[in-house]
Amino acid sequence: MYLEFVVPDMACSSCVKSITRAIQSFDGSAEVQANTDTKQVTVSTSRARIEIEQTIVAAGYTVVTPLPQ
Ligand SMILES: [Cu+2]
Repeated sequence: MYLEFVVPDMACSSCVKSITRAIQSFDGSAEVQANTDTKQVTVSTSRARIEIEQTIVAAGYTVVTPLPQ
């Protein structure tokens, strides 16, 4: 399943690396796509949304729930 997160304080490619590494150390099969312009992080994972969100927060970032499209 694909999960979408908005991470407003993800500013540069080093933030992307930190977030990607944190998620992949939690779920080794996760695929992470992140865009520092839109602040969107898309995660392909079988884990629960709250677990991925907590992983991003534990890495030191803020997660905002995206508005329904
Ligand atoms: Cu950064």
